[in-house]
Amino acid sequence: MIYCITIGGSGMLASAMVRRTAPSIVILTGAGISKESGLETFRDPDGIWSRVRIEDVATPEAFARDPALVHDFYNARRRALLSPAVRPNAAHRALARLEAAWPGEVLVVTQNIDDLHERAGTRNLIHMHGEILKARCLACGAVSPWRTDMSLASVCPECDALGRLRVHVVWFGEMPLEMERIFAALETCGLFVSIGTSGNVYPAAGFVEEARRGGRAHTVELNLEPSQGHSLFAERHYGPASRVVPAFVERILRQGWQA
Ligand code: BJW
Repeated sequence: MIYCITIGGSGMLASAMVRRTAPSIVILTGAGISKESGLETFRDPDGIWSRVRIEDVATPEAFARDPALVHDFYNARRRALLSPAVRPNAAHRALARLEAAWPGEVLVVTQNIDDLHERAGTRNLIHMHGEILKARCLACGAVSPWRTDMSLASVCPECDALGRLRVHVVWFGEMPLEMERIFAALETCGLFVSIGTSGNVYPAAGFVEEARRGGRAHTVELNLEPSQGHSLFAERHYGPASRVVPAFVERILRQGWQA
C-alpha cells in the first residue's frame, strides 16, 4: 500500500491533506517492550508477580492498608527506571520512527508506567496505566512530576499537604486513563498492533476485538510468545521486541500492511 504525497500549495495544507487520507495506526504496548531495556515484566516466570502479591501492592485497598509498603515497591521500580543502564531499545526507537515517517496518525497506547517511549521520541502517546515519574495528591488532585522516593513524609508541591501523595498509576479496580480517546482511535484505525503484552489485563486485552469490529482494522501481535488472546489477531510474529518490532515497522513503511 503506497500513499502518494502531492506537494503543492502550503506545506501545512499538504500535510493536513495527507493526514486525512492515510489510515491511522494504534499501537498497544506492554511490559515486554521494555524487558530488553532492563525493566521487569509482570507475568513471566521471573516477573514482578512471581515475588510480590498484586493484592499487597497494586490495589487501592493495599495502599490504604499499608502505604509505606506500596511506596517502597514503587520507589524501587522508580530507582531502577532512572538508573543509567535503563534506556529505550530498538523497539521503542522503531515506533518513534514510525510516528515520524507515517503519513497518517500513529497513536501509541502504553500500559507501561516507564518513560521509555518518550525518551525514544514518541510524541502521540497515552499512558493508560499512569506514570511512575508523577505523583498524585489525594488532597488537591494535582498531578506533579516526581523523580525521587515518595513516603508519608512527602509534601504535595501544589497544596503543601503532608503525607497525601500517591504514585500516579492505575491499580486494579481503578479506571484506566483517557479511555474515551483510546476507544475513539480504535474505532477508526486501519491497523492495530499489540506489542509485548500477555493480554491478561482488561480493558487493554479487549482492544483487539474493538479494533476488529466491523472488519475495519488489520490486527497484528508482536510478542515473545503467543498471548492469551493470540488467535484474535490476523497476523502474528514472535521473538524479542528489539528484533520483531523494527522489522515490522520497516515493512509497514515500505509497503503498508497488505499481504
Ligand atoms: C516480551 C519480551 C521481549 C517478555 N520482547 N515480548 C474479570 C474479567 C475481566 C476483567 C476483570 C475481571 N476482574 C477484574 C477485572 C478488571 C481488571 C482485570 O483485568 N483483571 C484481570 C486480572 C482479570 N482490570 C482493572 O481493574 C483495570 N481497570 C478497569 O477494568 O477499570 C474499569 C472498572 C473500574 C472500576 C470498576 C469497574 C470497572 C485496571 C488495571 C490496572 C493494571 N495495573 C497494573 C499495575 C499498575 C501499574 C504498574 O505497577 O506498573 O498494570 S497490573 C500490570 O499488568 C500492569 C501492566 O500494565 C498490566 C499488563 O501487563 P503486561 O504489560 O501485559 O505485562 P505481562 O508481564 O503480563 O506480559 C508481558 C509480555 O511480554 C508476555 O507476554 C511476555 O511473553 C512478553 N515478553 N519479554 C517481546 N523481550
